Amino acid sequence: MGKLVADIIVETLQSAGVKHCYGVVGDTLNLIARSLEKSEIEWVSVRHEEAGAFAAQAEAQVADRLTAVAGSCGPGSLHFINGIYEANRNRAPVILIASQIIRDELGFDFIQEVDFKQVYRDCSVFCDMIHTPAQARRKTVIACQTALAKRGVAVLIVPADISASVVDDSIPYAVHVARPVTRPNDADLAEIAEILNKSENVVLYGGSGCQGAHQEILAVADKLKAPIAHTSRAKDFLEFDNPYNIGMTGMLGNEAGYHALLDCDALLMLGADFAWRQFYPDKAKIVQVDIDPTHLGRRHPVTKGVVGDVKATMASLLPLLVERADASFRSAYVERYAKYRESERAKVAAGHDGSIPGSYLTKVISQHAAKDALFTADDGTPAAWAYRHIEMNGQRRIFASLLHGTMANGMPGGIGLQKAEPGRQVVCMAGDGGISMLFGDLMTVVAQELPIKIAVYDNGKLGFVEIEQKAEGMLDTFTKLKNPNFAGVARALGLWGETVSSADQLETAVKDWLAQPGPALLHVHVNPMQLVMPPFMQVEPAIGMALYSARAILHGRGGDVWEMVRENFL
Ligand SMILES: Cc1ncc(C[n+]2csc(CCOP(=O)(O)OP(=O)(O)O)c2C)c(N)n1
Ligand SMILES: [Mg+2]
Repeated sequence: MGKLVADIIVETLQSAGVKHCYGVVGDTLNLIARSLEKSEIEWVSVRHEEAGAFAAQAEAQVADRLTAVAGSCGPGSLHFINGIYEANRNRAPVILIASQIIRDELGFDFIQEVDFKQVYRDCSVFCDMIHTPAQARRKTVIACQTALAKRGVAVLIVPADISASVVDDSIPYAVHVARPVTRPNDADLAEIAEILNKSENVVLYGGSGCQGAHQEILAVADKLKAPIAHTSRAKDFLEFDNPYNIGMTGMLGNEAGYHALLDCDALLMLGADFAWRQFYPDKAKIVQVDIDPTHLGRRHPVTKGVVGDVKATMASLLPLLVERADASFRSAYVERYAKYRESERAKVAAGHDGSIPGSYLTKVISQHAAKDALFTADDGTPAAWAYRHIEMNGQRRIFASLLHGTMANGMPGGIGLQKAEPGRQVVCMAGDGGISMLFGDLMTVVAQELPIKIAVYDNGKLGFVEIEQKAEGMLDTFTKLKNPNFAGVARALGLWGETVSSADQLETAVKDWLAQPGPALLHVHVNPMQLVMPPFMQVEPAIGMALYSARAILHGRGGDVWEMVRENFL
């Protein structure tokens, strides 16, 4: 029996588990839009396609299901690009239906013609066109299956004349999703056990691959008397209920995590693909466990690299490990971490003259947010504060752009989280730069009646970049932002909006904001001089700051230097 290709595509998406499709409609997408309207998939109209892609990838991650975006030909489907990079890097199963001009015109520079295959090849696990109506179901199936199996973005290019075709659809191609349990073979496990058993001081270093493996990892750490450090992406999975936790290394980390990695004799890396090579130990033996074989030893040479799920691999390794008695190495680092936390806790407070440091705002949000809140944080200082000051408990999650490092991911990501989890509190930590980049999609928040809570960290600048510039000894260049009253703008758009500028009003304002039944934006004037301090003071940034200070004073801006020193060092 003949069937419309647009219907075949939508039916296949639905059978692959898609619940929402984010996008903006347009001519070449119209037939697919009509099929979507008849289906159980909910269409979510966004104002900018990039916001739709950010939302879809957040939904795909939190719900662990395929999520769709769809656009018109040319600029419509092009606009998704940055969010598609974000999705693919986050291993989020997303499918982009990129509608295309009709096949007869392809290759002649027709109006709105864009070669999506070229554009999306580098940020997808699947990127192909439906060439004939007859292959519509088979190609949609393989696109969905690849996104789910390889965990990333599938881009399906659909010319308008193909969606409009009617075709015989009797062959039952269907999406198969396999979830095998993978672990290294016995010989490899024995080799790993030997390395670890023979090493004196072992550190575990967990990445995002540790999701769901809390118990097994703690059992290994218990037997080896090893402290556990983690990447920022693993904070959700390893920080809670973990007496061996020593936090993160890297620029957002702390000195305990940082030094433990450099001082250990053996490092057991679990589902961690941490990119910064200078934070890896040079002398220690490194054992790396990762589900992706291409990750083994790609950042730093390793002694032994194996492929496996962290949970299954740790469960198989545990019986081969020799129980240790001496926990002094671990205790030393656990204590160092506790001291760091204590001193941080004391430092994270209202600023001089009642100003509000971003770190303090984050601490107050963490204290008052729901136990199972979902947080998003914009790239820039909001992400840095989120990873340092949001307390995790095994139920909360943080979504930030840690691999792609894009601005403006926060609020649109919140849209996807709230669509996926309507009953949970969603809190978006936005920069003043970040929120304004995709500002229009505050209207989507209102139109969709999503009760997300947005805090705008208004420091009047592209703060993180300014810190980088200062560390290089530069004066701030092109970083200033002339902002509106974000609360007033929010109210004009239909959200609840309030501004807070002094620390003594912050707690009440945060409680009020979080208690709102609908979408709410809290505009906070945060201290513009606060720095994000690394876990150590390297020589270069210290010299950079000194140079910046000298230059600023020479330019008659000694007041700025004094304020920076007072807010960060005194
Ligand atoms: C799309 C994009 N453009 C530029 C950058 C470079 N960048 C990184 S952080 C940042 C500043 C962000 O400013 P804001 O959102 O106000 O946050 P702040 O650091 O001031 O808290 C910029 C420009 C980026 N990461 N992504
Ligand atoms: Mg800013």
